[in-house]
Amino acid sequence: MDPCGLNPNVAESDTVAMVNSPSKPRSEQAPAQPATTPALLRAARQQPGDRVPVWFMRQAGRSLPEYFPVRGEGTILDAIQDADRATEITLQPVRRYGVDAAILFSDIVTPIWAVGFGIDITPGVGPECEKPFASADDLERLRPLDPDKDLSFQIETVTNLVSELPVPLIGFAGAPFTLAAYLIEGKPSRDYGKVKSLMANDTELWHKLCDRLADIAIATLRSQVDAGAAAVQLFDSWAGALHPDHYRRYVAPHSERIMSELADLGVPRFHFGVSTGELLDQMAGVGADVVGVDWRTSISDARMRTGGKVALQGNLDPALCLGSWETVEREVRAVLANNNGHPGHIFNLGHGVLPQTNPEILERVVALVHEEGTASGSTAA
Ligand code: 1CP
Repeated sequence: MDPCGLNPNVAESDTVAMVNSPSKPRSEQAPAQPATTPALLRAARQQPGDRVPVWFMRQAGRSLPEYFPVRGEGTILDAIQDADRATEITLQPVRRYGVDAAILFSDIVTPIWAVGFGIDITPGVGPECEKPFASADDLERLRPLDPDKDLSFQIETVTNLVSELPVPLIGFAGAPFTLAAYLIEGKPSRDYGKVKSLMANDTELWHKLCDRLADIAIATLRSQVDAGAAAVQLFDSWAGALHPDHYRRYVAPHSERIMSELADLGVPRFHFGVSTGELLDQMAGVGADVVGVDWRTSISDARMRTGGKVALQGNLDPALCLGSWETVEREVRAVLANNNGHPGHIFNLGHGVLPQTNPEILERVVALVHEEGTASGSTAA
């Protein structure tokens, strides 16, 4: 079964179908016993495999010419709500690049929008709230999420995808700090002044807000896995703005609860933030199986900082992908050499694909990682 006409071998496609079986909720299924575990899932468990898996954060969307005709005129939230369009957009990079994972086409603010908080995604800007979160009264605007009703379109997208994909599907949600940053600042921020101020000055309200956001993340991720997602990534993209003590006090307990309430699902839990070099040990400690590393920290340093407890994902600087292939090739090889054949490595960029990226460069990155990643001894124990 290889309905996309993609290459990964047939056994692997079958395996993913088994891993992703949508017939019953994941929480009611016995753990899958696939004949061949997909490269992504092996690496996530730090098991040796026949190649280094590779996918790209933000691999769908603006850097692909085929995205625009499918996305159409409306906003990104319109495209996300249309299961057929969201399915097609998720599949596009898998077809083009031959990556080892798909990531659901959605956004971290989709569930917040779905509970009616009053948030939108402005083209060219990002998430914006007309009335930002400012007081305890605003907690009422974050009612509990009922995924079957509120995110039925997303569940339909996941269900469509798992029957078509030859590789694992990664579901995702935003972590409380990063979501709270959009809700409190009301838009993308540089200094997080309002968020940090609320956190430090009204700590009780901060924790109440994070409790609600954690509940929403748990319900979102559980619904994606129940519909067949084979892994989940909790994005705490902006947590790197925090002092490690503040991360420990104000953020880690909430991310820890999310990870522990997903543990029974048996899927690998990925966790990622930008500029989190000083937080990597704590991010590994909240219960993640895989920690994403941006380009500012080498994979070998990240492995030391996390004590080998987790698999690592990263970390080519996405800006370098705007340059010549010769440079990109050198840098891809440098990341692989730095990992030195350790089985717990998932190749990715250090953050999302930049919109100006030439897709041909990413296509060559995937081919090179597959070729080199095998040669460099990823099968070594
Ligand atoms: O591969 C994919 O593109 C998957 C879909 C995806 C994902 C995983 C989108 C679609 N958004 C996200 C997650 C997301 N959204 C994150 C976490 C990942 C990361 O750090 O990059 C964050 C922080 C957001 C918030 C967001 N949504 C921003 C960033 C704004 C800021 O603060 O700088 C933006 C620009 C959006 C809009 C958006 N979401 C997705 C796309 C393709 C776009 C671009 C707008 C569009 O095409 O209309």
